[in-house]
Amino acid sequence: SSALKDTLRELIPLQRSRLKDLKTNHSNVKIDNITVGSIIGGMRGNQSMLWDGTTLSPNEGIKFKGMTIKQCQDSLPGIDGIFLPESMIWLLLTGKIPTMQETKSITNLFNEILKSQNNCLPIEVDSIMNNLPKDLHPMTQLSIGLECLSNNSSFANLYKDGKIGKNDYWDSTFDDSMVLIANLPLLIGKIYSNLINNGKSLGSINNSMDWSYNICSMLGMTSTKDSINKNNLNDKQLIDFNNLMRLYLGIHVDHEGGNVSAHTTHLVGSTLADPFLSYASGINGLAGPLHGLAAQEVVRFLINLEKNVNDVNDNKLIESQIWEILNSNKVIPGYGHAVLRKPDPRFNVMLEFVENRQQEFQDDPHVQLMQKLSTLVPSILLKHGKCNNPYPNVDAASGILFYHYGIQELLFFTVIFGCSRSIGPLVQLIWDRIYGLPIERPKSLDLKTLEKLTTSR
Ligand code: NMX
Ligand code: MLT
Repeated sequence: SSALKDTLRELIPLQRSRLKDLKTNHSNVKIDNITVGSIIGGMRGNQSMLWDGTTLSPNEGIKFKGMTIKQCQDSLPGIDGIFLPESMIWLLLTGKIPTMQETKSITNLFNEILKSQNNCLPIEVDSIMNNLPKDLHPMTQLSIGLECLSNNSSFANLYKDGKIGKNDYWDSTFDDSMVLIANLPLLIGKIYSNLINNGKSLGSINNSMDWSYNICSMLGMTSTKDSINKNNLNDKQLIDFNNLMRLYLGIHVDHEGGNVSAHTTHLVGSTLADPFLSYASGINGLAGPLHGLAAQEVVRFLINLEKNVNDVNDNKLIESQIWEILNSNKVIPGYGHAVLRKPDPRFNVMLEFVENRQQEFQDDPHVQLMQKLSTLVPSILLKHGKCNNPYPNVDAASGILFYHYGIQELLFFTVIFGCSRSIGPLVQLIWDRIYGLPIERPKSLDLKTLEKLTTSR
């Protein structure tokens, strides 16, 4: 058992009884009207999922258990003023702000899991990852790696052997989820070394360090002897990169339940697929260019733009390049959102990271273009008149910051996103099983029926 699991266990009776009350006494209360527009429009706006960790407001953006990013920065334990993703796990799972000691207990839990594996991926997973084509899409590699990890799923094994009943499903789902998150530094390191180092390791796990540090270490990007790559960065830059990673991993964890990666994990999980298979499905959704892959598209866009624009202050030329994209019926990556109607606060936090390090970024034309675009694109998109939200989203800045520090394999950015996003959907999966939610199965209608329903009303 762990401090986190013990705390969670105490919360279960009350939460279960709250759900039972809703189910028994309020099941017929109407919450929303489903329109034809939402059925043929990607279910936009339908209020139809239970999701406890985060909520999303169109104007204020993400809240983690009711707390803004700023409030999280002010109250969650961290390093150098940046909260640790481990503290976010505690917050999302229990609704309580952890102490530093509680936060460290999660770091320790991950390190205990890694130690029990000799700081290596399970042998069959390692062997499969070693034999993948080295240029296989990194998100495909991540998905395969996660699926292979399911070989050791406690939940799947206990279920298969008939050793658990419904009330206990959450317990091994918790264990599997922690194993999955703990293994991500190893998996991400393997994928990156496949991409740039012919599969040879770029760093090692340090069992006394936090999860984000170990992710950086496995990318070869720490100032210590744990890493060998370092991209010719000095110690300050490497420490900054570690902090960027902590920040990035902390704020990408969740975005309420309806985004594709979260919703997919929840949907597949509702079949009682194990957490590895469930989250691998979410990862496949994150790999789409309208979702997490947009981070890569943004960097590609910035690199091309920089080639055509000599002067970052040449607004006219930049604007004409943006119009060219729009006129060829393509989207401007990193802009727009299905729910948000203001700049994404996660984007603002990334921007602040840059603004607090003027010296570091002042000579980087890509970062400057990224900043410039955030002032030019919204009014152009408004003039274009199509999209409901012209502002920068979460992907508008992050990739180019990784690029700045030498992580320049564009396809890889979404893998880092996939590390962070594991947290919100897996926390919810544990709660789904605490609540005993049923298999998800909405009703579909054919076009003819939709037409009939519209004429009869
Ligand atoms: N550039 C150009 N056109 C856009 C953009 C954009 N950035 N965003 C939306 N539109 C268009 C959209 O394609 C649609 O056109 P049509 O009517 O021809 O189908 C129209 O505006 C209305 O779309 P919205 O209702 O504003 O957006 P929707 O909710 O359908 O989609 C996104 C949301 C995020 C998929 C969309 O804004 C987009 O494609 N953005 C660019 C890709 C991107 O940055 N995705 C990352 C999202 C964050 N993440 O990590 O998941
Ligand atoms: C996310 O973080 O998942 C994106 O902002 C997309 C979304 O919320 O739909």
